[in-house]
Amino acid sequence: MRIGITCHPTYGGSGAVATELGLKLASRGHEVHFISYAQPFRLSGFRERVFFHEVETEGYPLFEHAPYSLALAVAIHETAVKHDLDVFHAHYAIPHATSAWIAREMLLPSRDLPIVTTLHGTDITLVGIQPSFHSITRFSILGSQGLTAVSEFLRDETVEGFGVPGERIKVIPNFIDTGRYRRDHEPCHRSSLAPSSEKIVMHVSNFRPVKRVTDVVEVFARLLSSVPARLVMVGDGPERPRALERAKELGVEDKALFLGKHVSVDDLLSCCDLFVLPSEGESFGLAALEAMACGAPVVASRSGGLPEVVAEGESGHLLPVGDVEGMASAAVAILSDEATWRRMSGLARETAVSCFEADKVVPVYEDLYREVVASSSANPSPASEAR
Ligand code: GMT
Repeated sequence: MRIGITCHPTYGGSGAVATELGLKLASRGHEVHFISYAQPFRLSGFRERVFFHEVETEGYPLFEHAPYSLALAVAIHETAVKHDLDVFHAHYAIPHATSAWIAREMLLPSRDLPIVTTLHGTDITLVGIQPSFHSITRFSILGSQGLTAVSEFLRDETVEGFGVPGERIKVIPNFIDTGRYRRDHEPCHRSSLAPSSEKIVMHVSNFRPVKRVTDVVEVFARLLSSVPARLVMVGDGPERPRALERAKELGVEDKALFLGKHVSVDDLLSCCDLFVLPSEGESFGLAALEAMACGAPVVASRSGGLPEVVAEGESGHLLPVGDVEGMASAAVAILSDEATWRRMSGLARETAVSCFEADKVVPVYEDLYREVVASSSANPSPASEAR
């Protein structure tokens, strides 16, 4: 198939999933066209059958903000015509599902371009739900021929918040290449991150308020009194200064490394002993899955879709949002007993392999593409009939 994909190119789970999916699809023989205003952060180097189309937005003194959504619609339309796309996959509803809907309307009735939209999380739970976006988000996702959500939790939120019929949404979880994300990764940076006597506690995110990164520091400061450890914070975003400040206030800044943004985190996670994700809400928690594939138990908040990823008492522990004391005790329980750590590390890896391996999940997307392509050629769209 010839597949178009759009996603936010900046650091974030939806862009990571969209890119990894596109690369896997290309390696399975499909032709993949990424369309965005910048190259997605995980898309680098030459790959056979993978193309990137940069969206050009012309500025004009009248515009305070150039209308990107329209320029994206034009780029999707152009790419669909030029490369004869069979299907288009919009990752993160806003504004991608809307731009894809416009592009499809521009193509009809001479040709159809079925759209699959994947809901990732904040497009529904934080942004799409706002009054200024709610109706267009609902309209655009209902206008997609295929609709997926990354967890049962997110499907329920979409049904409840947007009145989308549950049977229209297929749950397809985030996935992981367990060949790349593994514990015995080479090179391993353990010795440059911490002395061998210290456990490595890690957090990876875009440091947005929803991640509660200061809670990571709170948890770390508390566990430090029982376990010699080093905190490795990977990523950057608006909450980084506050997290740094808190580390200073708690007197743990010498034990905390803030590494900033990293394109690939597999080599860092491969030496992580414990992953901490205390988010306010998390539709799935891709970073937790990446850590689990690397054999790192997870201490996280019992929020959103995280219980669908981390099994309580098996691959980690889930505590109420903000319960930094509970999270610290859970972390100490895991890190201070070698047998417990080994058991949980093994179960974390096993869950990643048995439930979320890319080779099991990517074919589910392929089936959905085939389904929407088949039904779009079988049933001409009502819009095209109306013309
Ligand atoms: O806010 C973020 O964490 C980034 C966001 C995104 O869309 O880039 O991540 C969301 O999508 C990921 C991939 O599907 C999920 O694993 C994350 O849980 C989800 N984030 C939230 O729901 C906060």
